Amino acid sequence: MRDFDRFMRDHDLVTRRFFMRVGAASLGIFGGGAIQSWADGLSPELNEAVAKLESYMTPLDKFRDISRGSPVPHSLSEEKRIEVGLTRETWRLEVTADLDHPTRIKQPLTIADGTALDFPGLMELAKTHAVKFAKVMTCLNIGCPLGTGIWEGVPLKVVIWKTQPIENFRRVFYYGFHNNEPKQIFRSSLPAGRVLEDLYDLPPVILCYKLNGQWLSPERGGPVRVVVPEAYGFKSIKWLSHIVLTNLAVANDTYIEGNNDVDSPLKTFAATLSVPPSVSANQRIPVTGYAQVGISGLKKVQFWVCPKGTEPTNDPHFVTANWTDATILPPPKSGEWGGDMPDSKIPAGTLEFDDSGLPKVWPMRFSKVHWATLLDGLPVGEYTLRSRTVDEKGHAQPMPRPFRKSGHAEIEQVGFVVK
Ligand SMILES: Nc1nc2c(c(=O)[nH]1)N[C@H]1C(S)=C(S)[C@@H](COP(=O)(O)O)O[C@H]1N2
Ligand SMILES: [Mo]
Repeated sequence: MRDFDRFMRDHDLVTRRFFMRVGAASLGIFGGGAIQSWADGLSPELNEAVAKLESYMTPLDKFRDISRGSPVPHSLSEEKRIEVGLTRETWRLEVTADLDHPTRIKQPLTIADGTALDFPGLMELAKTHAVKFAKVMTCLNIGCPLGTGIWEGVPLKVVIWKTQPIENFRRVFYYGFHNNEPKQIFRSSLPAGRVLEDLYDLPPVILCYKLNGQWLSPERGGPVRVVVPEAYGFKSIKWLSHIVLTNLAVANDTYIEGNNDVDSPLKTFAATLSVPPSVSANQRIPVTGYAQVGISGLKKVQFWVCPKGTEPTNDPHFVTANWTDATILPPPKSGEWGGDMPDSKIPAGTLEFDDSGLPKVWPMRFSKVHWATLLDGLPVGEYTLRSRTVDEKGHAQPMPRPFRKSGHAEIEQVGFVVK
C-alpha cells in the first residue's frame, strides 16, 4: 500500500518542515532535535519491513485489556450496564470527602442529594474545557505497550473545583465500578498538586470519554475513565464512579499491594518488531522496532549485534558495546495515522499537534516511535541483536531507571541465525 518511494517522498516533506519546527521549539524541554537523517539511514531493502509496520495509532479492537473484577465490568450485559451506571445515559460520578481524612469541601457531588455529575453535565463542561492528547497505555507489569491513541476528556480539576474544596486537601483517590464488592475495588491516587496544576507542561489528568475520536468503549473503561498522561496504566482507572478528596498525604493505590512503585512515571525503552529469524550469509538484514517515549524523552534508538555468547562478562548494561544508531521514523503523514480515527487524521485541537495535524515536536513524550535499520551481511553463525534507547539527557538505557517494579526499561535482546 505505501511503497518505498512514496514513503521517502512523504518523509522528505515532513522532515524539512520538522527541522524548522524543532529549531523554533528548541528552547522547550523536549524541543531538542531528535530527528535523524532519515534518507541516510534507510535503504530500499527496508521497504517491505517498514511497509508491514503496525499503524502508529492502535485500531480500537487491537488495544490490549487489563481488567480486574469478577465478572469483568465490560463483560456485563447491556441491561446490567444500564442498571449499574455503566452507560452514558445512566453514568453518575460522586465526588466526596474521605471519611477517615476529610478534606473540607462546600459542595460534595452525590447521588443521594441529586448533585452527582452525569454524562450530559460532563459534556457541558467539555464544551469549554475538553482536551485531547496522544498517549501510549502501558501496564507497569508488562513489557510491551497495550495501545496508542488520542484520549479526550475534561480535566479532573474542573470537576474537583465544583466541590469547592476549602482546606485539608492533599490527595485525590478514585475508583470505578467493582460489582459492589469492596474486595474488588481497584483504586488509584494522585497528589492534589498534580491534579490541580499541569506540572512541567504535562497535559492535564482527564476524565476521558473518547478514544481516537469515538466514544470510549466498555472494554476501554467507558463511559468514563481517568487518564493520567505521564503514568502507567494502573493510574488510569476505568468505569470511573467515585472521586474522593483526602487529607491523607501518602499514596493509597491498590497497586501498592503488588510491590509496585506507584509514583513512577512512564519509562523510555526500545524493542524490535521484526527481525528475520534466519538469513543467508552476507545478506543484509532489515530490522524494525518501536520505542516507548517516557518521561525522560528519546534522543536515539541504538542496536548492537554480537555472535551469541560473546558478550563481555564485566559489563552488565553493555555500556562498552559497539552501539550503532538506528533510524527513528518520522511521524506518519496526515491521513496515515490509523487507529480507526476519522480519515485516519489527528482530531483537530489535539495538544502538541499543529493545525495541519502534524506533531510540533518529534518524538512526542508519553507516546512511541518506530525505528528501522539494515544490518550488514554476516558470516554463518548464531547472533544476538540488542536494542536500547538514549534519552533526551543522553542517558543510555537502562540507567537511571533499572528497577523492574518502576516499569519495564530493559535492553531487549533477540536471537537470529545466519545460514
Ligand atoms: N477499574 C479498573 N481500572 C483499571 C484496571 C482495573 O482492573 N480496573 N486496570 C488498570 C491497569 S493495571 C492497567 S495497565 C490499565 C489498562 O488499560 P486498558 O485495559 O484500557 O488497556 O487499566 C487500569 N485501570
Ligand atoms: Mo497494569
